[in-house]
Order: sequence, then C-alpha cells, then structure tokens
Amino acid sequence: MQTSTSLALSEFEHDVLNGLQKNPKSLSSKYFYDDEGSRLFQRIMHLPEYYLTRSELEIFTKHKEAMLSLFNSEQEGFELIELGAGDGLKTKVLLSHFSERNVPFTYIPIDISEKALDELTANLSREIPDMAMQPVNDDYFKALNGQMTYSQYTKRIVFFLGSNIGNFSEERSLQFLNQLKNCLNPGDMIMIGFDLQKNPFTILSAYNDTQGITRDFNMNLLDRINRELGADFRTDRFVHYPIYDPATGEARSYLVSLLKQQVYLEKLDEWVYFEEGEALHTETSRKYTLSQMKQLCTQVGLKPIHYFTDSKHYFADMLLKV
Ligand code: AVJ
Repeated sequence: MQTSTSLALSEFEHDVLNGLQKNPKSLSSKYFYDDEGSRLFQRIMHLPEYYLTRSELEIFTKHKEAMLSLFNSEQEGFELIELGAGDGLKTKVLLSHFSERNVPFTYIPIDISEKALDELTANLSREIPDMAMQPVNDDYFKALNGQMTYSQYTKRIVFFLGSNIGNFSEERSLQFLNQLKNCLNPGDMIMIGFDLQKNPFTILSAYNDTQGITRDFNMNLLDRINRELGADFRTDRFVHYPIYDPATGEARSYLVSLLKQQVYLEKLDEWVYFEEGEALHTETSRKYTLSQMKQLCTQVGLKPIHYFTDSKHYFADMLLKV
C-alpha cells in the first residue's frame, strides 16, 4: 500500500489492519461498541450467566444512601460524570434517589454510541423529568482530554462502572487513572467498578452463555469490519473461544479460525491470512482481588475512601478521592 493512502487511514482502519497483520493477531475490545455491539452488550447484561450487572445493581440499591452522604458531604452539589454510560440501568437507581432527595446535581453521561446515549436520555427524561442532564456523545478517552467543564458545580464525581477497567492492561489502567486524576481537582471523587476473582467456572460462564449472545457480540466485530471496511469475513468460519486463567485473573476471548483462509479488506485493498486454528484475541476482562484494586489506585495517588460490595462478594465498587 502506498504511503499517501496509509496516511489517510482512520484510527479504526489503522488499528484493524495493524491488529490483523500482527502475530498473534488481536483487535481492541473498544471497537465492539458500534450501535449493534452496544445493543448486544445490553442483551448480555440481562443474561443469567452475566452476574456483573446484577451484582453492581445490588450494590447501588443497597448503598445508595451511604453513597449520597459520601458524595455530597458538604451539601454543595456536584456533577456526576459517567464514562461509558451505556443504558445507565445501574446508575438510574442512584439518580432517582438523588432526585427524590432534591440533591443539586447534573448528570453527564458520556458514551461512544449515539444510539445508546439517545435511548438513555429519552428514558431518563421520562423517568426522572426534573433531573439536569447533559449527555456527551464521544469516546471517553477523548472527552477526558477536553476541559471537562460541563455544569455549574465545581465538585465532580466520575463513574467508571461495570468492570470497564478490566479491559485495560495493567499499564493502560495506570495511565488511564493518571489521566483521569489530572483532569480533576483535589476533593473530586472517582468510583470504579471491579469484578472480583471467584470460582473460575462462574467467571467463564459469564463469557460463554448458553444463548450465544456473547458469541454474537464477539462476531459483531468481524461484521463491523465487513460493514465499515468492506471486508468479507465469514463468521461461520470462526469459533468464539473464551478462557479464564485464575492465575492471572484474566478472562480472555478469542475468535479462532476453523480453517486456512484469507480475508479481503476492500476499502484498504489488503489481504489477511489465517491458518487453521489461528486465534484472534478480541478482549481481556481482568478480575481483581481487593488488595490488587487498592494497589492499583494508591499507585497513582488516589485515596480509597470506601468500598462497596454485593452479598455474594462477586463485585466491588471502590470510591476514591483525588
Ligand atoms: C463492558 C467491558 C465490562 O468485560 O465483562 C461482556 C464486556 N465482554 N461480555 C466485560 C463484555 C463480553 C464487559 N465490559
């Protein structure tokens, strides 16, 4: 391919090509979330095997009162920024509670999927009509690089829920937390949702549901490349293969090629080759112990204030102060 064309590649095109030409092959899980991927993830959150959402919902329901007094200790109000808000199902429990208590706050959901964000705002304006809300349709990494001044309140509370942090490598999560910290002021808070280490079969099932929705979610990445880059991936020539390694706490998902094959990416005029049995890594979802969580946060100088967990100890939300 000529240099002039390479320079014009979008970030997605560049990353896809790079990831597919690497050995071993891998794609970033951040590309799961086009509108179709966001829709499939919402179905995942309702699966019986996917305990993460229900556990975090239980935490919010049980601890909404305690959370409010920690967030609003000085009664000055705050802005609540949610990174990767999705359908906001869990957050809604808190938002309703704050609203009922007439707490002054603005909710700022940030999400890459415009469709998911539109549905969320429509739903919230129906269910919590009095709440001040300012949705931001953007990649939250990009939103973080901006000024992040969205409302009249000086105090900010940033939510990064649902074990989204588990998708990052150790290095990337430190970098992310540092970046986040640098956007905030002393006294601001961050709440992070971590999935905890537990029975490995419980974890594996969450990524290998019997209805095959997680499979479709992974395969959608190939469909997305077909749609956006004019590729000719055939999803029936790959198998969704999730694993969990309790030694590292990493759940990893692969799409494994069932045969020797080649795929053409029309928009890039490139071919990609797969051997029979060759793996394409699509996601890592890291699980933590309590001490690993604390260590990660204190390493970047964030102060753990409180941590909340569910009755099964499956999940934890950690509240940190800048
Ligand atoms: C949204 C990143 C938290 O890693 O559990 C669900 C995404 N992948 N099933 C996770 C996901 C497969 C999810 N996160």
